[in-house]
Amino acid sequence: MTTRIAIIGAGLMGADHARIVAEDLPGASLQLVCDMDANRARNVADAYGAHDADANPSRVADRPDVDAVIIASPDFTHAPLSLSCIRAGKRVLCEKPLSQSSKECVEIMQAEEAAGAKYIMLGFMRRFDQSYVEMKRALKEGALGRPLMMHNFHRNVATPASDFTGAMAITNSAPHEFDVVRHVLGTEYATISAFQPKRSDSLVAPVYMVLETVDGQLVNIEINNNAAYGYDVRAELVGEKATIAMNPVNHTRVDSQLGQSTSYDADWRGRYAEAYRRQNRAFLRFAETGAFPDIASSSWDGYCAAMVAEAGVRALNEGRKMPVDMISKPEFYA
Ligand code: ISE
Repeated sequence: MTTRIAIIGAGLMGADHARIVAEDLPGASLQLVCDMDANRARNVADAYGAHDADANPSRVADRPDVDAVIIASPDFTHAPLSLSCIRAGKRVLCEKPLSQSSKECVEIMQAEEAAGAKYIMLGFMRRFDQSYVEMKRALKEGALGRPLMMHNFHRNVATPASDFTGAMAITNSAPHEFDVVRHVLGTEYATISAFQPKRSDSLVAPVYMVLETVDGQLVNIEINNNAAYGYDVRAELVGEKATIAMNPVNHTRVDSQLGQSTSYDADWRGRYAEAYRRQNRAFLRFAETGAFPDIASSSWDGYCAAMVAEAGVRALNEGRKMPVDMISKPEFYA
């Protein structure tokens, strides 16, 4: 049986999901592409052979010809659309963040619990990236000894909008690190501090965060959304016995004029192509069976990322270390 998937949002990520569903997801078909901009929906639908296109996102969850939904519309629509899918009993792959408000994340958790099943898988695709998979495995197998620190660098060429702020670096870009680091370490955060150096121009400066975990580890995260030179993510996990670091992902290098060079992608889609594929395959299995994939992020993980981001924004605005005060993990997500 084929799972008919609808995609809400036909921007950069929506189009990428449409491509994966149409070309790389055996067992799924691209049923619908929906975007408030009818032309954009139609263009992506045509590019990947979707059965239909629509301009009204609020109609998608209840369509009888849709079995599962991928939400890739603007951040503020994620929570209401997720809730409508839970009500309609449809499984969702929701792009991060689940919501920028931890309160809304709680509402989603409550809706899942009331429905008696998990419906939302969150698009924190880095959990499926081979580098982080190997870090988690090395830690589990004892190769590193006790983990002490994790260093993280996350650089984009330029901000997506000219009014992008340091706070947005924390709520929009950093959640990837917030999530994948707590996933790799298997712990939660206790505190967060956030700083910004001064740039010589009016562009938003990098945000540098230091987090303490409840198990006494230190995590630093640099988010530089105006790095200029390329899309670049690095990470190193330092243990008492050994360290494990992510290698740059390059398929080729150029040797020329007494030198050697490799190149950077302009954005994340190439770097994480395999992670997106694995993630979407896991989502398809989830939609088919209802069994939530162990490795994936749930609504609880979305809540945790939102809580850390909220504390991070306060730490940046107030210039001091903030506690990360989370509710206890509901039994339902244990
Ligand atoms: C962006 O917001 C994303 O969501 C991408 O997944 C990430 O890789 C990128 O660096 C972020 O800025």
